[in-house]
Amino acid sequence: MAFVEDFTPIPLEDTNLFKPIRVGDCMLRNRIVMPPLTRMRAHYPGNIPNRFWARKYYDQRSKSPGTMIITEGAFISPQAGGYDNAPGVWSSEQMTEWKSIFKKVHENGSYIWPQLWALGRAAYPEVLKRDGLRFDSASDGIYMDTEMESKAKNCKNLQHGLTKVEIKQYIKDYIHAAKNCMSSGADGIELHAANGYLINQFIDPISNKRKDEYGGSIENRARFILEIVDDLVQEVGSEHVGIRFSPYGTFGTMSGGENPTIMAQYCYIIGKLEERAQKGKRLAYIHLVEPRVTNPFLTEGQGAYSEGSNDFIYSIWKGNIIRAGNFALHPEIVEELVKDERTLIAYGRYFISNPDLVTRVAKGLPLNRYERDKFYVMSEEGYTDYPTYTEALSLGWSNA
Ligand code: FMN
Repeated sequence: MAFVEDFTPIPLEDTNLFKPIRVGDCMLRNRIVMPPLTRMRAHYPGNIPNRFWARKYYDQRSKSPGTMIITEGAFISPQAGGYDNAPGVWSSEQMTEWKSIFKKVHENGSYIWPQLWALGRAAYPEVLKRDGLRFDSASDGIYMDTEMESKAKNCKNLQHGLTKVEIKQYIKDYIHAAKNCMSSGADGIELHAANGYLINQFIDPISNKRKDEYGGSIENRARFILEIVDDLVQEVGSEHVGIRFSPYGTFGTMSGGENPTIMAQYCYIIGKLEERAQKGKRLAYIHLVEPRVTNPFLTEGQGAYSEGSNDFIYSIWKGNIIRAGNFALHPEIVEELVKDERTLIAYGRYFISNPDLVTRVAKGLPLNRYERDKFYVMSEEGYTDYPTYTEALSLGWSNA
């Protein structure tokens, strides 16, 4: 391990990034957010958060009091899953582990919001088949790619467009999951509507070819997400719900900025969220993956989409906005973005490798490099063993 080379940090402690802000019921002391980061260390069977390491991992990253942590994506039900080592939030066994994680983060004076996740066509069809589950999406047979198509065909679990009854069941599962999180001590929940997963598959015409009221037009493609939001708000309160979008994302074979109707689609959805907000049901925040990162599996800078920006959302949505996408190495951009009163910045990959990221951003300290090959492996290595800055210096790392 080593520090990132060719990076000139800027201390940001005197900028708005370190000005307190309210998000839902949480009084944050800084505007740095740890975004959802799947790490594939949960136990199989049962999708249980890792009993040995997960609490330590979140503890390390929440040490700076008043920091907002969004958890890795957590499945709302077995049917929403399809990865054996990602955690869930539907069972009491899972919630026992989550409770102890939430408690630890709160002991540090920080806040934690689980991200509610349903994979849809990004799941492994053979894993679902093994467990007697469907391979769901918005539409029949519109596969993410040819590899998924052949996997689905080989295991005879063809991609299935949800029936209306099944859509209602998913909504119930979101509610059940959100209530589980809230009653276990979470500060709120984030709906994962980004990065090509199930909700995004309904939003995007590339994957939604439905002919009923859930497809075929901008209004119809927005229906699933708005129904989920309305029921969630009813059950847990708008201040406890945030939502994540990736308007320019191409990950999961989504359209991205090349399709001009996508921007109109997001204007419509966000307009509907603002309409609800003005009637007293303002969500805690909207979380945006920036066009700076259209696919987080590429290296920083690669795959950036330069023909558009998320700035239009500020003209529609008047609440808090979290922005994510290659900001850790660009403090000069962060300095500009946080000049308003409602922008928070999420740092993904460098929160993996820098447990004390908040302090480093404040002081303008060097950053630990991350090890991509350890993002998703069942090991404590690459998970809880990244040193703080002080530890790195005592290990002899040089920041020359
Ligand atoms: N985004 C999600 O919405 N949910 C996830 O569970 C999730 N898992 C991720 C896991 C890894 C290992 C990485 C690298 C990214 C993941 N993302 C996920 C995307 C990040 O939250 C973030 O948007 C992206 O990495 C861009 O921010 P960055 O440039 O600061 O890393």
